[in-house]
Amino acid sequence: MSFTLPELPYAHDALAPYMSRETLEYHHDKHHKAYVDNGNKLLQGSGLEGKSLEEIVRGSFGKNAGLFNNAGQHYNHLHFWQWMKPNGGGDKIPAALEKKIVADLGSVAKMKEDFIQAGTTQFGSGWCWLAVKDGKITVTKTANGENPLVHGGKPILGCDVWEHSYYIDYRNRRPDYLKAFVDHLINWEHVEQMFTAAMK
Ligand code: MN3
Repeated sequence: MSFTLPELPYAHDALAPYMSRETLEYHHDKHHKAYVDNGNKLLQGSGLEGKSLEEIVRGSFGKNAGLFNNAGQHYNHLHFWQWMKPNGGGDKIPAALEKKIVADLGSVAKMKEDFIQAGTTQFGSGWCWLAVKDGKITVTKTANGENPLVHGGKPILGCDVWEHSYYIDYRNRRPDYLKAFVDHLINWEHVEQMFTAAMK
């Protein structure tokens, strides 16, 4: 396979004021594009050509740092655009997913609090996650381009806490960005799709 930059599933200004057109122009059109372009160059001769993206992410982890960083970030951003939508967030969580969140994490409010805390305490660049691991939903965080796929889990929701994701709109206020993501941007239907697939 080769990596391809997807179109955003909404207009660049559709997530304003919580994520601006300018942020999405840089983040999607430039940052994600760079991961795609660099990943395609590094895939050549890696021995992983022809594998799926998930297999490339797992197969390069700990072995081919350059390819892993770009393939991991390509995977993370492919889903990040879909994990958001205009008028998202809040408590409108599909029933089966909500039930599992309550069973594994205590309550929806606790899940949100733990997710924001994970993103806030990730030192430097990285991501915070909801992932399915051993049949349970967990809250985790990872550095740089890593994701739960390389730690035995399956990501169902992730938030990018690299500065390029929030500095234009929030400057240094990462917790405010995370709260806006949770309250106004999450596309719970996409989370539910990944949850259902992860539980199979
Ligand atoms: Mn990013």
